[in-house]
Amino acid sequence: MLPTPDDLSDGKDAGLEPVGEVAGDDLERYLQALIAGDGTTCVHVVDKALAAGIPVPRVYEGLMKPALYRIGELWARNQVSVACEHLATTITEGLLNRVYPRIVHARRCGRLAVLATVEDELHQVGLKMVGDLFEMHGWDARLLSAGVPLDRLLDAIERERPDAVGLSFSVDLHVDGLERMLRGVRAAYPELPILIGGQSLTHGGHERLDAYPGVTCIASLDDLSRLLQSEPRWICGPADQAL
Ligand code: B12
Repeated sequence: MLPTPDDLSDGKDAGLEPVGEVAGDDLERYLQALIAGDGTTCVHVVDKALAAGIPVPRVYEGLMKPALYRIGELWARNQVSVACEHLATTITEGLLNRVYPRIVHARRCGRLAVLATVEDELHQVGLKMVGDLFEMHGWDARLLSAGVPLDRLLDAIERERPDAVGLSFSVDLHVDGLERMLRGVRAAYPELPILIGGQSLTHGGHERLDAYPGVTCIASLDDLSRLLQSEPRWICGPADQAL
């Protein structure tokens, strides 16, 4: 049986404004379409959810993310091909681009986040969602391409002078690269807040990250939203309509 949003989306009770959720049968329809490579149906399901007033972050957390997680499980069990996984990613990235105009008009407050994946890390969909969420909260977000090495990240920080850096970490084996990046950024910028997210954090073993000052681990868009709305140094003025 396919999972429902309740099974799969974490942080459902985010304490945000009253929100809608994607219905279980829409998630099922979306997932089957994603597996079949049927982008048109995926577009319809997303458009329907947005037309029903479901906020963009809920569409990300309650539809796009659980469907990709499910594809990952099926891929790990050899029940879908690598090609299917690639196509599912391409469709999802297309949908993110389609949704983006809804959020791009959000008010800006002059704060900036530089976002990157950990060295050698190619998973970038979650980070794109994170960039969108920052923008919805009035920040500007600069997304570096996936897998940038430390020196390129440091160049970007030097150029952009961000208020925060976000790193995405999906594959457990990339933990050494993550620590290298933390050491490098910390050495050059002792005060710069660093956020780390990505599903490897949910697999334990990240206690070693506690050794790095000024680093906050965030599990989901709901947690990030809470941070951006509740802690004074992260708040960037009133949240906008897409939330
Ligand atoms: C698509 C995909 C790929 C694509 C990625 C393409 C792309 N453009 O991104 C490709 C084909 C490249 C790929 C490759 C590999 N993959 Co892959 N992949 C996936 C898959 C199916 C979906 C990933 C995804 O987009 N998820 C949806 C997003 C929205 O979720 P998310 O990343 O968790 O992000 C959310 C949160 O974590 C958080 N977040 C994420 N980043 C950040 C950052 C910050 C700052 C914050 C605050 C929050 C935050 O916000 C997001 C929204 O909630 C996953 C399955 C899965 N469970 O995700 C496997 C998966 C991640 N891959 C896996 C593996 C093993 C690999 C490979 C090693 C396979 C191989 N043998 O080659 C390679 C590694 C490549 C590399 N060097 O990185 C494993 C990882 C296992 C592990 N624990 O280490 C998974 C879990 C599949 C599985 N079930 O085993 N993969």
